[in-house]
Amino acid sequence: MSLLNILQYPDPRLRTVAADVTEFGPDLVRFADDLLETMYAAPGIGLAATQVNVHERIIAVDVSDNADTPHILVNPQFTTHGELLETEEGCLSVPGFYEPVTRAERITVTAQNPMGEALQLEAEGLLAVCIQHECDHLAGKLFVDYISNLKRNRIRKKLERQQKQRA
Ligand code: QAP
Ligand code: CO
Repeated sequence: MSLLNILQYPDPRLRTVAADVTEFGPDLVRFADDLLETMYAAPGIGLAATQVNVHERIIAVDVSDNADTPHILVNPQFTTHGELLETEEGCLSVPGFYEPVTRAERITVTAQNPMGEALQLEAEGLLAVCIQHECDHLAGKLFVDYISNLKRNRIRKKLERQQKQRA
């Protein structure tokens, strides 16, 4: 297993729209394990392939307290239900910043596992929010796209300054 490098906002590669996965099997199982390991090491509750510069539709999520309930979703699709829920969201690609985002409280997800088997998942609360956030990454979208231009520009400038200092 290996840790993958996580792209940071405003890296333009985070705007790439991911392609559907068509090749399943051991290589994809290995990549999914690396994605999950990278997420746990961060530590985070969700990570999309886009964030590690792999532009295929794969996400990892685990919102459990003990980090023992991983979900790997390949080619995820969801329908929304129920009420809206406002959650303070963060993102491993936008480190140090958290802002409230409103999303559906319940979703029904269909996806495949890394071996290509179909799966369905009913999710609510933080799990539902996290899956929606990660699916946004696969479409090149970030949670900062939902906040004011003023706040987003402040975050962008702070992260750009940090990244230049490190370089
Ligand atoms: C997405 O995000 C999410 O700023 C997953 O310094 C987050 O795992 C969906 C993290 C919250 C819903 C609610 C962020 C770690 C982790 C940071 C994450 C940081 C260190 C974010
Ligand atoms: Co994110």
